[in-house]
Amino acid sequence: MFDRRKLLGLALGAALILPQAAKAGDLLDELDKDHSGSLSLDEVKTAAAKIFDGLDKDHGGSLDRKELGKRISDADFKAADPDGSGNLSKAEFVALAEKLFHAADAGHDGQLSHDDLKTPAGKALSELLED
Ligand SMILES: [Ca+2]
Ligand SMILES: [Ca+2]
Ligand SMILES: [Ca+2]
Repeated sequence: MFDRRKLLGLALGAALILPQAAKAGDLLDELDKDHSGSLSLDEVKTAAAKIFDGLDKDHGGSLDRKELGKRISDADFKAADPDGSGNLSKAEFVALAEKLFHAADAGHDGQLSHDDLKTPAGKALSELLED
């Protein structure tokens, strides 16, 4: 026989977990390691370095256009590749994340809020750093 209380507990547990899972797509909640409610440049750069390592499957130290896929627009790719090598080095990739960070940081308080992430640059940054 089922223990009704246990079932109720499970249902409540699921109800508590689900909203969190639904929010997991938000870059801010994902990367806000110090739970300040906003993203610092450090948090964004750390995340960018991690994403780069994850994407760089052959550990060649660079990402080509294909490896980056839809994370990045053609215009941003070109701008992020000043040496025109057709690849982004880790430094170029992190620099792009930093550039988008500053472009998205309305009010220039050095922190990205939920609203900052809704700007075009904020959206581009979200796509770049998506898991
Ligand atoms: Ca934070
Ligand atoms: Ca390059
Ligand atoms: Ca801001």
